[in-house]
Amino acid sequence: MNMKVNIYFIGTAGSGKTHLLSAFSEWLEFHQIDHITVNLDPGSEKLPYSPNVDIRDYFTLTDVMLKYGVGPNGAQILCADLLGAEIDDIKEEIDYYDVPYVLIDTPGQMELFTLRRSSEIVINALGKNNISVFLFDPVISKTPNGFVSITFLMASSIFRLKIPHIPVLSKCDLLGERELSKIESWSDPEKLYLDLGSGVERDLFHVIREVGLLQNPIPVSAKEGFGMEDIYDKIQEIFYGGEDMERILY
Ligand SMILES: Nc1nc2c(ncn2[C@@H]2O[C@H](COP(=O)(O)OP(=O)(O)OP(=O)(O)O)[C@@H](O)[C@H]2O)c(=O)[nH]1
Ligand SMILES: [Mg+2]
Repeated sequence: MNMKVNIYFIGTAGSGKTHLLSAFSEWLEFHQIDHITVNLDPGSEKLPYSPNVDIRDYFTLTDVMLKYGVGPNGAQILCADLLGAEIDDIKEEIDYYDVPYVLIDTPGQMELFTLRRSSEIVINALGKNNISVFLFDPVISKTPNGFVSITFLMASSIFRLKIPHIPVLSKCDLLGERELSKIESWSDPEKLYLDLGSGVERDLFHVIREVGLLQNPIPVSAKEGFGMEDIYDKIQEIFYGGEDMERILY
């Protein structure tokens, strides 16, 4: 059996998780790299890829709303917990495929996955080689304040899931050249510091810099298909670069 790497696509609602997974899957397909796709979002309707394993075969958001008489938000929370309960069967389905990469689409609102205990259950159940591709929404990330806020969200995801995170700047085709180079310039902490307002923003900046969380997200576009090779290379570097996995979190 191959070593299996589980790749979780995580990010705020609408940040582009599903389309990025789909574009990455197409890139792997093109390069004849074996993989499967897994949809863990019971609320998803039309997907741009055909998942090999699909949570919606077990339950959907609508089923749960009708069965328990709850609204969409209550149902999302129930779904997150139900996911933990179904994980053994889902794992059995995934294990049927002997592939090196498992691409996993996570529910729309990231807190449903990252902040609930079921995510720990899922991650522990599915294997020991796990990584997150963490999406920075371009609209939020183009202001220094938004960029730092998303970095904090990523920190919370790292803190909860304790797996390596690869930050990516999604939907880059929507950014102008100047906007993109501005965001890229923030890989130099001094530049980000100068662009931030005063007071609490700068205090928080010191926190993320000290912890080493300030990184340049990889620019990607699912629509135009760029950045896929960079994601793949980063995964290779993390899993096969001889680093001590216990120590790499971001
Ligand atoms: N221009 C552009 N639009 C994109 C790209 N990726 C996704 N989108 C659009 O952004 C919207 C959200 O994309 P999704 O892939 O569904 O995002 P998501 O994070 O899975 O969304 P939820 O699961 O609903 O939270 C859709 O309308 C996509 O067509 C991209 O690379 N470029
Ligand atoms: Mg989605």
